[in-house]
Amino acid sequence: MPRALITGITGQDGRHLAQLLVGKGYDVYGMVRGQNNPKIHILQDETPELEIVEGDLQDLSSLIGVVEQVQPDEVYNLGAISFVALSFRQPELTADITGVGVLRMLEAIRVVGGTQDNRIRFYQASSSEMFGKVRETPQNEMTPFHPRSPYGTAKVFGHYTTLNYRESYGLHASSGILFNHEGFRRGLEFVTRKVTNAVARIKLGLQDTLTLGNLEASRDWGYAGDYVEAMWRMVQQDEPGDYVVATGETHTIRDLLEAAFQAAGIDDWQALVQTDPRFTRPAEVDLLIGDASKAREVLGWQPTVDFPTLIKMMVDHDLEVEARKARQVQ
Ligand code: GDR
Repeated sequence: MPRALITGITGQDGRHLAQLLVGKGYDVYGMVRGQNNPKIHILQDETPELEIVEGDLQDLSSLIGVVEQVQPDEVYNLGAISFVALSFRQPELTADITGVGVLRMLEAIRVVGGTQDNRIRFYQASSSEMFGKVRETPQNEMTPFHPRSPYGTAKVFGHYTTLNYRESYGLHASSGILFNHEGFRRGLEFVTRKVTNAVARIKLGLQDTLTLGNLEASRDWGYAGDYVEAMWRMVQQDEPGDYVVATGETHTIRDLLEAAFQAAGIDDWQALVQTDPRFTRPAEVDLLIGDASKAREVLGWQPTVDFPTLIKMMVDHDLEVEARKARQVQ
């Protein structure tokens, strides 16, 4: 059985990827920092086959230990400080985990797997945030980067470090430049889930209004379940590479609001939404739209869930979860 090691296992993508790989017959190991992580029980309920191992992207020795212990065929580095707004408040921590953490994982693979004929394949979760103040639209693998946040600059470091290990040591190291991808496992701090959860609570009479930041920003939103399939396909190629993964469609936060309220059957929503500068960022990425032609042609990948379906799926899920929670309180 092939063996895979996933960092960032407690995040949305880690959870989707673990299920995908278990379904494909892999032995899957998920790395967490400290055994007391409160999300471990969710992982064990969701994917009982998953093995938990302890390691820390801030500590090279622990990563060498994990790679030695697991002896993986494939390493998926999804671990990061991934909330862009937080990266402005903790830029140094973000640079260390999201940026230098990639270098540490690659070093661990180089040390354990050896420089000659290293068989460990590596996937780096790069991000459309690297495009930032976009130089061209849509963005593809050749579009220059102009990151607009400490998170974005850290991801650029991780991306180029991946390329360097590929070119310097011949590692099979690929980088997926993933545009926003969402779903019912998305954290409540991210805008799609914040909106779908609030809309569900408003519909159920549990909340009156919703407060957001910049409503004009535009994102290319796909479904996380589709995007982890693209990660796996990259790693299966004979040659490593960089791939943009996106839907090629962009929507504003206003479009997101419209879709979410519509999914809950609320037509007149303008007065239910407020804005507060607390939720705006020191610098913003205004317009992201990806060109995933290479992923389509080389990987045979394409998204299967469109924007209205994605938002409806999330609203329906949140209606169910919030109604259940409300019943338990009564
Ligand atoms: P993003 O995701 O920064 O694109 O990064 P997020 O959902 O946080 O923001 C998207 C856009 O929505 C605007 N916005 C708000 N965002 C949040 N979170 N809360 C609000 O109240 C709000 N109001 C408006 C933001 O300003 C922004 O323009 C995500 C992360 O998953 C990254 O880790 C990943 O790399 C990229 O997607 C691709």
